[in-house]
Amino acid sequence: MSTLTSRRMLLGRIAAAAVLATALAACGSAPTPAAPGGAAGGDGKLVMGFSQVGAESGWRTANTKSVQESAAAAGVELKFSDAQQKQENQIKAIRSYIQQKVDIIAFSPVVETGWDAVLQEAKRANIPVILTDRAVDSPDTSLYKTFLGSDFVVEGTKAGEWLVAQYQGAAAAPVAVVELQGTTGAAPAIDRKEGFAKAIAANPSISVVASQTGDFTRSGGKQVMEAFLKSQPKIDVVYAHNDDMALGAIEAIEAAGKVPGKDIKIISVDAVKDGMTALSQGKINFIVECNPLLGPQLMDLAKKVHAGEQVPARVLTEETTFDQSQATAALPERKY
Ligand code: GYE
Repeated sequence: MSTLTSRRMLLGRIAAAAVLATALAACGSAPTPAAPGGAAGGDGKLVMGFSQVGAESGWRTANTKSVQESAAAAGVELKFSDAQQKQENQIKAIRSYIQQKVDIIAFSPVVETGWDAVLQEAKRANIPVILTDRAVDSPDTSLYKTFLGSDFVVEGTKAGEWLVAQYQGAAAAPVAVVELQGTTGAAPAIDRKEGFAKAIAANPSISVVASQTGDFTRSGGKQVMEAFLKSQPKIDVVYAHNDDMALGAIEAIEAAGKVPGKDIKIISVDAVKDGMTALSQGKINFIVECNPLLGPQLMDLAKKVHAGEQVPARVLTEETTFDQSQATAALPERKY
């Protein structure tokens, strides 16, 4: 038997086993009628335990609203908790959802690593898990059913490509970039850094001269930018991993007597209303969109997973980019 044939047979067996496992899981997790003592889902509604990262940014606020509104619209009973950007709080919340025997757990992991133990507990309890917005870094992909969210490497790449295009054909004078990173260890911070670095490698005159975390918050962005303005002899560009940090950086730049968007160019990610307003005013130069309105897709996936249907392992969201005039045109319709 050729290697190819045996590999195909193996894959076929795996697929058959997966279908069977899904069917069995579906039997095991069908909504249970109200048990004496009030088990979750007693009224027949699908019960979702959702552990949110926190309320660190405009993006996060819009994401929370989307999840809550979509749950209500889809008839899903949502148990929601805010982890205030702390992994230990998310682990506690997930454990409590397991104890409450919810039908499904969804969460947006604040950092990528350190989830295996608690996700194994969920698996042993037969409670499916959906990752939303941020990924986990684990070799065991059986710990979750699907991952819904953006491709953060692509976002970083778009930011870097825009910058490269700005200096195309210009004299090879050095371009000094300072980077405001998201939360250390978070998927969007790791991936946005990586995508940007790869893209700017196309022009050796552009380099990141300083890079530090601002924790995805406005105050973090402001503080780090103040320090950069003191320590760096020349800053041409700020690359902020989200709008909130860019808005904090604008405050620091203005306080230092410089003009954001002119003396120092600013690129960020998210495209929330406040960021788009600053872009429209010329204080930010370019924003890569990251869509926070994941609620409807999340509820849809949750229902499918609960019904034992196959769902794709990765569900990507569609996103665009904005320059100043595009931001001005898009602002009146902007929902978040
Ligand atoms: O870009 C940032 C938020 O995980 C995509 O988290 C999300 C990021 C978003 O704090 O504003």
